[in-house]
Amino acid sequence: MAMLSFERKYRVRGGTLVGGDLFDFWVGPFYVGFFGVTTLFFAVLGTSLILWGAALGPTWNIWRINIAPPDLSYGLALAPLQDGGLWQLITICAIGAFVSWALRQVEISRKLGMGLHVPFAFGVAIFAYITLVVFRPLLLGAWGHGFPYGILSHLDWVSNVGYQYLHFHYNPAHMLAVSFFFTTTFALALHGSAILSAANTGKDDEPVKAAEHEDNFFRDFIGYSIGPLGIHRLGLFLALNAGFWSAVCIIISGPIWTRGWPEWWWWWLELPVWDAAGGFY
Ligand code: 07D
Ligand code: 07D
Repeated sequence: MAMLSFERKYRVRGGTLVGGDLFDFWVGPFYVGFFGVTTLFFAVLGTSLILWGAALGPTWNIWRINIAPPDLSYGLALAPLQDGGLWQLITICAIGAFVSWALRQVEISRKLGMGLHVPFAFGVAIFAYITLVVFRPLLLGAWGHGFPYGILSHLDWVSNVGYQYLHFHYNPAHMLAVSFFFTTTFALALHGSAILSAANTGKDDEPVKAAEHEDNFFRDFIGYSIGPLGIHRLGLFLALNAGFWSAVCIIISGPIWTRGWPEWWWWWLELPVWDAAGGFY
């Protein structure tokens, strides 16, 4: 079915979570919905607050603009606008916009009679963000533990927090997250190249190959093909785990483990297999 006639078929009432028919319409190709309106509200307000923060100075250099969270001494209290309060409001707007965006994905999926895989996947990214700016600061007792909003300043935060734990690469959940990120790109590279090699055979008159060829390639190559549906399941599994273990690696840094991450591995050195003398110390 051509895209335009399909659009007509699915552009029907219903599937909304709130607001009934009120915002159940499209603007050009975009579905609006109640959550489209709330996304726009939070995104415009949040961006305006970032611009306001930038206007307070000291720079308009895009790389150096920085809106910092409140000082640790404010704890979990509200801070004056110029002293971290803007960061707090921007965080509320960011969460409002991201969650609205996910709920708009839910409404669109419901209209189309599809599963909720897309909003679920985006939900994991939102979970990682909220872990950084809400859950971990709450557990540590101060909003000042959130990361600052600025292109370079947020990199400084990552580096500083990493070195607070001496060597962040020794964080076991960070290891898992990094390995999942690497495996995700590995899987997408294999999948993307397999599909393109079947579609673009390199010869003009050659018909486009399809799933059986892709499956056969991998059976010949490594004795097994995960199949056309399976590769997407695997891809989603790998990507979601990358985000999930990222959230885990940062929430345990501070609230659960306060020392350098290399020290966490001492249990390994103390295994009785090689530590017969008993004890690392
Ligand atoms: C390609 C989808 C498109 C999204 C893009 C991002 C903005 C921000 C804000 C001017 C893959 C659009 C950016 C709207 C403008 C202002 C105030 C997704 C794609 C193109 N980071 N980070 C970047 C964010 C964190 C880290 C780039 C956001 C954590 C490192 C961009 C968040 C930690 C590096 C950016 C966030 C961290 C970056 C490219 C939120 C751990 C880089 C992003 C909301 C997760 C890289 C200069 C990209 C870079 C980079 C945005 C959080 C680490 C500016 C919105 C605190 C180590 N981050 N980041 O392509 O070049 O994502 O930085 O959580 O090296 Mg970051
Ligand atoms: C949080 C982004 C959420 C985004 C959302 C959407 C918009 C709209 C609009 C484009 C989670 C935003 C959308 C704004 C845009 C338009 C129109 C994603 C988020 C909701 N590390 N490390 C990670 C590696 C080191 C440290 C994660 C590698 C050092 C700290 C990942 C290396 C030290 C933290 C990762 C490396 C260190 C991390 C990030 C290598 C520093 C975290 C991915 C090769 C000295 C962070 C939850 C992520 C984390 C994190 C990878 C090195 C410190 C696994 C590959 C040794 C402090 N690192 N790292 O989380 O877990 O994405 O955050 O050296 O906090 Mg690390």
